[in-house]
Amino acid sequence: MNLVARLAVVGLVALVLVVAIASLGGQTSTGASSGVAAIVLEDFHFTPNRLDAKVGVPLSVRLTNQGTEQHDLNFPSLHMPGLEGVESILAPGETTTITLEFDQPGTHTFICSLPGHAAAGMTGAVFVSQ
Ligand SMILES: [Cu+2]
Repeated sequence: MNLVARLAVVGLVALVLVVAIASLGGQTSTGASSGVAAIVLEDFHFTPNRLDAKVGVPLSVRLTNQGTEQHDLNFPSLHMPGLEGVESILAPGETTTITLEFDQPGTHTFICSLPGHAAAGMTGAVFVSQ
């Protein structure tokens, strides 16, 4: 009886440890703020067209143009010191990586600045939190 009770306690401790380790693993592997993202540019949309970022934390974004026309990713209203004018015009099939770093929280919209593309649906936003 006593031995069985002891085994049960040991089993409970082991279970608690497993749960604790599992939750630790979950915390380190969520990757929500890993600082790397990817956007595919097509005719005429961004996939995904929503990104999350944190103020002051550089976010690398890999851009790939899978469309048949040139595209770019352009922030009409920039809050990125030293990155004014960042826009990457990509030819079909081209890939490049840009780094974004925002100094203000909020919703920062981006567009494809080629004529008519934003109106056709090439828009998106980065949600920047503190
Ligand atoms: Cu475009």
